[in-house]
Amino acid sequence: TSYRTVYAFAREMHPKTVKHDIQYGTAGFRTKASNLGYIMYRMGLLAVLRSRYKQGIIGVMITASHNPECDNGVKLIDPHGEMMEQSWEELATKVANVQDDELEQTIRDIVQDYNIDMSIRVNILIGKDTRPSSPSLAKSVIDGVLALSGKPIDFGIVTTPQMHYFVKCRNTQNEYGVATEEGYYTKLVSAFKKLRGDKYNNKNYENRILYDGANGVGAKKIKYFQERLGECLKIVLYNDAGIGTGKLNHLCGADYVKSQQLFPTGVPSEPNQRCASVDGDADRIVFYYNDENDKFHLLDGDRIATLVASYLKEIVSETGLDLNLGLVQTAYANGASTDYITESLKVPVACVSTGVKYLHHKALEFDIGVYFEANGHGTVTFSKNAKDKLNQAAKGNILTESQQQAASKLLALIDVINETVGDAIADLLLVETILHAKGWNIQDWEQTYTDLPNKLLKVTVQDRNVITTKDAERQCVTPNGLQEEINDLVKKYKRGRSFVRPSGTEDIVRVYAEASTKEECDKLAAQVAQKVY
Ligand code: NG1
Ligand code: ZN
Repeated sequence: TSYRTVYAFAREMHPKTVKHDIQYGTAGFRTKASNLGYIMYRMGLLAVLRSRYKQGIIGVMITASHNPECDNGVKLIDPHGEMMEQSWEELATKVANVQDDELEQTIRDIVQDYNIDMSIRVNILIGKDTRPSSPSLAKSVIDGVLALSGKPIDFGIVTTPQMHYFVKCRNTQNEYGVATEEGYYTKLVSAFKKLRGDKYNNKNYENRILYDGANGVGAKKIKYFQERLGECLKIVLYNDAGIGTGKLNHLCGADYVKSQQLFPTGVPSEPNQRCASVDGDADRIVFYYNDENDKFHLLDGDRIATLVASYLKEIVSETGLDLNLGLVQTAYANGASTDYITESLKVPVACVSTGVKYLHHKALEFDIGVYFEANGHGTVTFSKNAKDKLNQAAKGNILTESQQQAASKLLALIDVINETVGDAIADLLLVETILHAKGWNIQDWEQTYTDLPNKLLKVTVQDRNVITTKDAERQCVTPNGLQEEINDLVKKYKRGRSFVRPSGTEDIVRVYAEASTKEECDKLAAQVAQKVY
């Protein structure tokens, strides 16, 4: 490896253009696309180091998810298909922020500190969303990979969860699935069709859904599913504007629908019709409908989590197997959902800090771990123990016939799930499968419990990091006295709950509040926000 190339490429093609430091946060690096060229180059370098260190294939995904079209970003994917390990996030930040002439030495230091064998041949998989800036940024990543003699493999335009899937497949010799787009569609669609059988509708369930593609990659990729699903599930696509029209995530998509609590533009309002919106890289999904009075009803990540957990609990008990099932949420989960899970479903709930990596990590502690953020990002993980037991049960004669069938059903269900990360399209197929099995329409699903009114506010402060938290972000440690003030306010409200924390993706503090009525909840949120200023 010629370390010389590292500096030469940096100086000549990818000079550092931003003076202030930028940080590898919960979602990797994310900022204006025009500021990202050198960051991409450097992440290409880092991917090669990480790959040699882990002796496995690493993925690089270029996307800014639900952000506006002019933004972009990058995140690294570890060999198991999970987000890059936290300890390397600091390295990423370091590599991104040193001066051009310090870059070569920084790389040498990492190689030495981590004892990396630089002669190992490595493959780096690169994927990107539909942003107009993505192709040129992908080229910068490729330059970084080449500078350290890695082999870049370009997957073109793909969803974030597709990228996680490819990385996992490649690192497990295709045991998880075939590492191509075709392999991905085939795995999901054949499992879905197997579960649906030839009865496409069931009781209140109708096999038609309106789908908001957010004018992004989720719109492009759903077409491959439409082709393969045919009449089995009628997905009607909206918001599929071309690349570079400026419409990506604009007044539509999962983030807009969830945070504005509004029906998206571009989707026709048909009374009581089930609809879904995905975000700009298709790793999040929310469901919703307008009723006959045109009132909007949202079914977010908490709803998906409870639906999935209740169904999994049912099937696991049908198998008669001893598998522990748990659900992981963050403090943003609606209190009513937590009560429902604990009291009605009797499934244990864990609460962790915001950020998919924390949820995912916690979920792995269970045989079957369901995790969702309220914003619609989530999936289910299955332990090796669970898979082994199910495979045994499905083929052996140890169980009764109905138990054996339940085990086969659960195995097929595992194949509609993208276990590596939240996957909007896989989650859509999972939700449709469960609604079909239960014979439910979206109102039946909604009736399981009533959400508490809730409010999320952004507060701009001088330094958001003066706020530190504990207890999965539900309690403030600093500034002194703030938590007591919040407690005093919360006490005054029926079913009141509120917490504040610095955002990991924006330069703001988030205030969350819920209470028994909308008026009270808005008031509580405003009062807590006042204390933060
Ligand atoms: P921050 O900005 O740290 O609150 C937001 C979301 C997270 C997660 C990340 C990554 C909320 C309240 N927060 O994090 O759930 O999705 O972005 O994109 O929705
Ligand atoms: Zn996303």
